[in-house]
Amino acid sequence: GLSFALSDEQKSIQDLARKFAKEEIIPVAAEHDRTGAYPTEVIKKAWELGLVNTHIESKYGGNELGVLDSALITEELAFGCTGIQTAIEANNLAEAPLVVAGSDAQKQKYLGRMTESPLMASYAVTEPGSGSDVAGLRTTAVKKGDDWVINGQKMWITNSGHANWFFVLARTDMDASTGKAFSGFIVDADTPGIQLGRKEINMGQRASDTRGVTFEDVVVSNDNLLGGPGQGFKIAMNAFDVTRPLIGAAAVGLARRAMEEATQIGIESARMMVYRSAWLRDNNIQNTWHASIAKSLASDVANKSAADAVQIFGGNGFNTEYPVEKLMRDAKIFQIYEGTSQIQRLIISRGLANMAK
Ligand code: CO8
Ligand code: FAD
Repeated sequence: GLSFALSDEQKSIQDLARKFAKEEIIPVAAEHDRTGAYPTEVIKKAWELGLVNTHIESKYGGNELGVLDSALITEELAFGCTGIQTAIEANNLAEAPLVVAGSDAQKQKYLGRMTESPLMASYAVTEPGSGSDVAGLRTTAVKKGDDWVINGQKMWITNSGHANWFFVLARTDMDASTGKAFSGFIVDADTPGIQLGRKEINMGQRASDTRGVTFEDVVVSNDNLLGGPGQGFKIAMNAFDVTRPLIGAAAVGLARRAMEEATQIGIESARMMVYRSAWLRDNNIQNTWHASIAKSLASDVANKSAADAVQIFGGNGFNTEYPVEKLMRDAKIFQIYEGTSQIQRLIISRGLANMAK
């Protein structure tokens, strides 16, 4: 039956990540926040310890951890700095479409290389004119012989300045319904026609790298099409079922940090929703509804906790000499990326309507 006890293995993963956050992330977090420098060295060390790319199957060199195991790591890394943790986590997001829909050859080639050296990857779905409404995206991929030609513009792509490859969602059928109109591609970052924008200067999580990416006549082999033509939207959404619990876990980590810096505030309920949504996924039970609850609840808790921590510190809370103002700036993005809080509530309300049927 359901058990809330962590196994010895889970406890040791958690301890490892906790120690890593304390010794390697916290000492450099303020400096990365100040300069916006990408935390390459920290990521390399985390990679060496197996704290990056956690869900890659062992046959491709990975640790094959479940969503719940990954959530334990994420919470600890986020406790250290959610900017650095987001850079690490974006790899899991980029890899998720391959984990759920990649062929053996695709996984061998693209997931295998992530376990051989500390590379980064990006999930490129959002565009300047379409964020919440994924189905409104305008990037196209057109079949030409054995290849596809991609044209379009992506925006807010985490890790893109350092990515070795991208997961790209593009429209491949102008007439089909949403569930069949898009396809997902793995695109090598050095393919001609890819142009990176400047690193965006964001309010928080400043160690993370976010940019626009333009694709102009980018030729991709049919070998790099994920699933079949038209399956991309569902693959992209299915990836969120894995990663939204992890965003929730990151928000819990930030809330816990705020609590430890300032006061005792309730974060247990958010963590329970994270664990439940992760556990459902690990047990092959549909978790879309729970993942949205975990993500939105934990994001709200993180924002309230961080704001309360600033308040409790008074004037010092507003000053960069203390860590809580950074927590407040870092927390805001949890209510925006991987589906805004409004979009999570939309998914939750659709779930409720379905249950009432
Ligand atoms: N799994 C599988 N299939 C799904 C899922 C799912 N979870 N959800 C929907 N589908 C299917 C539906 O069943 C439907 O299938 P069919 O056509 O056969 O009936 C089809 O997909 C279309 O679904 P909808 O009708 O629900 O489509 P809508 O157009 O109404 O859109 C949403 C649904 C929920 C509004 C969707 O567009 C959405 O989730 N929007 C939010 C976008 C988002 O979250 N973007 C995040 C981008 S990535 C990001 O921000 C990264 C952050 C930083 C990374 C670093 C840390 C990890
Ligand atoms: P909009 O969709 O224009 O939303 C604006 C406002 O309208 C929001 O408050 C929203 O909740 C509300 N709204 C929109 N639609 C509805 C609705 N139907 N009902 C109620 N309210 C609604 N994307 C990627 O693909 N890959 C990444 O790696 C990535 N990383 C990111 C990193 C950062 C730092 C940021 C800022 C964004 C990142 N994103 C990434 C994009 C992110 O997922 C989008 O910003 C987010 O989904 C919101 O889309 P938008 O910015 O276009 O806002």
